[in-house]
Amino acid sequence: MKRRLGFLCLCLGFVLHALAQCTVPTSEFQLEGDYLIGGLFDIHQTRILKLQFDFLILFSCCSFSVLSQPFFLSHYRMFQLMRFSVEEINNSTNLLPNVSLGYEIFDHCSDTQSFPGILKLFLANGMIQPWGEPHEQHTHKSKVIAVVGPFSSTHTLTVAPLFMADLIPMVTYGSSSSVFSKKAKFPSFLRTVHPSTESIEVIFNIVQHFNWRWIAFLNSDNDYGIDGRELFIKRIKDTEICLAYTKGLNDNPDYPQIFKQIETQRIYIIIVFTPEMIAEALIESAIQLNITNKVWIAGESWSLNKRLPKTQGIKNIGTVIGVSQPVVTIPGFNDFIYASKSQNNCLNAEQNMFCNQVCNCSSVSAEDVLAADPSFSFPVYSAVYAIAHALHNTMQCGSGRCDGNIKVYPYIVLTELKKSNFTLLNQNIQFDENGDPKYGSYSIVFWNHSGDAQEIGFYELYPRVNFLINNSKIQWYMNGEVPTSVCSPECPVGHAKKYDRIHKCCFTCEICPNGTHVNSTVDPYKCIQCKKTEWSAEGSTSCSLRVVEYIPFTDSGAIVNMVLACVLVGITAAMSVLFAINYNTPIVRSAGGPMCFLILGCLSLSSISVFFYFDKPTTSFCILRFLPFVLFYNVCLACFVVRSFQIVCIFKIAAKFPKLQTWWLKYHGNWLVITVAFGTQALLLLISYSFDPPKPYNETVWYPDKIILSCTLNLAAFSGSILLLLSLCSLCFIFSYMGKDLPKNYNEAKAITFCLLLLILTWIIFATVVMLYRGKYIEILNALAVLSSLYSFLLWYFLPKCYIIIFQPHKNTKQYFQGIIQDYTKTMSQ
Ligand SMILES: *[C@@H]1O[C@H](CO)[C@@H](O)[C@H](O)[C@H]1NC(C)=O
Ligand SMILES: *[C@@H]1O[C@H](CO)[C@@H](O)[C@H](O)[C@H]1NC(C)=O
Ligand SMILES: *[C@@H]1O[C@H](CO)[C@@H](O)[C@H](O)[C@H]1NC(C)=O
Ligand SMILES: *[C@@H]1O[C@H](CO)[C@@H](O)[C@H](O)[C@H]1NC(C)=O
Ligand SMILES: *[C@@H]1O[C@H](CO)[C@@H](O)[C@H](O)[C@H]1NC(C)=O
Ligand SMILES: *[C@@H]1O[C@H](CO)[C@@H](O)[C@H](O)[C@H]1NC(C)=O
Ligand SMILES: *[C@@H]1O[C@H](CO)[C@@H](O)[C@H](O)[C@H]1NC(C)=O
Ligand SMILES: *[C@@H]1O[C@H](CO)[C@@H](O)[C@H](O)[C@H]1NC(C)=O
Ligand SMILES: *[C@@H]1O[C@H](CO)[C@@H](O)[C@H](O)[C@H]1NC(C)=O
Ligand SMILES: CC(=O)N[C@H]1CO[C@H](CO)[C@@H](O)[C@@H]1O
Repeated sequence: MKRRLGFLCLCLGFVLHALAQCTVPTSEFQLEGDYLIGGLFDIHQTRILKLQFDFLILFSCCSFSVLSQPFFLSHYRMFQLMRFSVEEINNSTNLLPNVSLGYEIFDHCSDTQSFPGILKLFLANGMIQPWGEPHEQHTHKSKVIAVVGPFSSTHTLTVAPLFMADLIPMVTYGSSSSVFSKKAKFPSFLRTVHPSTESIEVIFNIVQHFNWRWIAFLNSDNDYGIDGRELFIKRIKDTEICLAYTKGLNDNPDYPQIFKQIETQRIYIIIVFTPEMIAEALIESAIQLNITNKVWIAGESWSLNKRLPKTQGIKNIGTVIGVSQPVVTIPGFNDFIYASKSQNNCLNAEQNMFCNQVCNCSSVSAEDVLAADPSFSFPVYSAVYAIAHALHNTMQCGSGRCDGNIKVYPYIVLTELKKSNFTLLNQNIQFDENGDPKYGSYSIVFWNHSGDAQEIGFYELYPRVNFLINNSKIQWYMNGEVPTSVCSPECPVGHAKKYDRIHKCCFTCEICPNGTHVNSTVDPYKCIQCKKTEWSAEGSTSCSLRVVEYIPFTDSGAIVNMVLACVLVGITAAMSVLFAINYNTPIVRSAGGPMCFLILGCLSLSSISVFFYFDKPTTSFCILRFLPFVLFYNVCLACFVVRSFQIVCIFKIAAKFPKLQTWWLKYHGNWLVITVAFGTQALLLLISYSFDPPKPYNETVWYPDKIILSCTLNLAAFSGSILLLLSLCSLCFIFSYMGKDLPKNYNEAKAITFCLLLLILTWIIFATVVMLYRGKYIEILNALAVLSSLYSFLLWYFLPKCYIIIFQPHKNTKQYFQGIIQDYTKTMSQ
């Protein structure tokens, strides 16, 4: 009782068309039956007209001008398909035997003005009971068990809550907005058209197939278009594709402005995701504005448009590719249309009709209907059939009869609808948990030169995704070449991208400097440093291994050096023998006597170093490269210091400081100096080697494509040794220079000076070369410098003495020497 008090009695005013004359055919919008299916089709569309003044005029669907509102032939075709489907089911003996289906269809001409019709669907005994318990037996009397439609997502969003409240199944054939997949919000919603998620996926696949990157997306400024844009943006995230321009097209878009922006951004690919009417206006204005050389990607709502492909000038705008529903021929439909158009029954005056259940469609011929855009035919057909099958299952029909005692409630039909599993025209109709179709595919069409939408590929969704485009079927506006659309052209090989603007598609290219490479599969934005063992030229995509270089023992330069070292050892040995034989001759004594053997021995030992300049350096090689030479050459120098000092001493200092001479002789000053020099050098070397011993080292800086194996030499650690060598050298030089005016033939000092000059010259030349060249041959030069230092003493100091011993023995006598010295003292005392 309480609930009944809350009942609202809503009496709907019917607009009764009591036309006396038989001018209007019988309404195609109604059919009596045991059970009724509601239908909502946008055959006309009312628009809100904006007048000059600041007020609006609302046209209801019933206003007289309704007939002058845009009439959609394709929707009229869908409407006829529903009528056909119901009749076919009625005629069928298998499906719903002895049960007649009827329908109540409304021209859903306006989003806001269509409610009277919607409410009529809830009507039970001429009353609406808004608070009625939907499951209660007594309350629900309406014969409407389900609703087919409406078409557009916006309309569906508006009316769906009314049906959801009573769990009346709604099966739409055109609302593809992804929002309807949310079952929490739309529990009794199903659809026979794929959600926009899928058609956006197909568009995305087309864009990717042709490698387009720089895209414009024009959508209608409504639920369908905005949803499509959002899905597209979500889909191209983390891909190479950039959305360069997007615009929601409202009632009165500024086309010149839109196209100007597209033109200035040099976008060649335009996705148009709008209802048919907006797309028509857009394409027509594109033709009018002389827009050329574009690729237009049509959404399924207008890709099979019949009028646009035949419009004059359509060829100029470029190429149109579209995503469409596959064209399904529905057997018997043509006969039905011809039959129903030839009927001209008179309107029954008793019939209760709404004004939006009238269509002055007598002027529309059967041919017009059949030639209209066939999209959404199968969705309408399958929607009606799904409801019929659900009803069939609800009533437990079978073997030619149905159980008439079973009460049919919409929510039971809904349960059966969700379980749908039947075959219709070779398609297995099923719904997934969101009420979206679990069958079907898309076609990909191209508007060819004869003004037809030619199928060029397909996108199958079930049982698994299968995508194919036959490129050879497309005739591009640019003579067969696939147009490209990029913000910045791909970088040349070996260049890294550098972000330019906010889009990842826009970049400048920078060549990778030498020593780096770019691998565009890994990171096209970065020049990666090559490894130490690799090198690369400027603009490389990979690094190459460096060539490892060193002088092997078999190198001719190495052989020459080693032979020279051996010869040196041989010569020193020979000289030692010669000197030993002539040990007591004045020449040998003046050359230093026993010291000669020390010098010659040290020269031989120094030459050991030469052998370690070749082959791959190891730590021991590196140590032995320097150690023998520095240590023993140090002794040689010390000997020469002593020798030159003695010469000067004998002739000059002895005269002035006799005490010094006796002290020198008494304590064997010469050996003392040599020992101290040797000890100091040995100590210095020990310190520096323990601090930082020479190590093998790969020279990579000097030549980018080579690794030169050499040894490190820590000059700071070695500075002590070198300083000692240098100071010995200087001392030697000073003493020998002091003796340069000594007797002509007694030219020990001159020989030493000359040797020292040669030595200094050698190392200056070597240092200069090192400044300019670090190739592998530097080791040969280094060995040569060592040999040259050794040979200079051998050749310029010892060889003349050997010559005198062998070839001028008359000069090798005490008398001869004393003569020279007497001559000298005479000149000194003058
Ligand atoms: C239904 O049956 C009637 C007569 O039995 C026939 O005229 C009509 O064409 C059939 N309709 C369909 C859609 O099969
Ligand atoms: C068909 O239905 C009518 C009533 O609606 C009934 O009288 C008739 O017996 C039924 N026919 C069959 C074969 O069930
Ligand atoms: C388009 O081109 C036609 C001739 O090709 C010209 O008459 C018309 O003015 C052009 N329209 C625009 C908007 O440029
Ligand atoms: C139906 O349309 C035709 C022309 O399209 C028109 O002549 C006729 O008056 C219209 N009928 C009604 C009832 O509006
Ligand atoms: C649908 O029906 C077919 C047979 O008609 C059956 O093989 C299949 O398993 C059914 N599928 C589901 C999901 O029930
Ligand atoms: C255009 O497509 C239609 C339908 O596929 C086809 O019949 C026609 O031959 C095509 N025209 C051209 C020029 O390819
Ligand atoms: C693509 O179309 C051409 C004709 O336009 C046809 O010869 C070719 O076989 C087709 N290729 C495929 C894979 O279908
Ligand atoms: C590598 O680059 C450096 C610095 O830009 C340049 O000095 C050198 O000559 C280059 N080397 C080669 C092999 O191009
Ligand atoms: C880029 O890197 C990948 C993976 O590291 C590698 O397989 C490929 O060969 C590289 N490309 C070039 C050109 O080096
Ligand atoms: C078998 C059956 O019930 N057929 C009916 C289908 O609906 C038409 C009206 O459109 C009736 O005339 C048939 O009798």
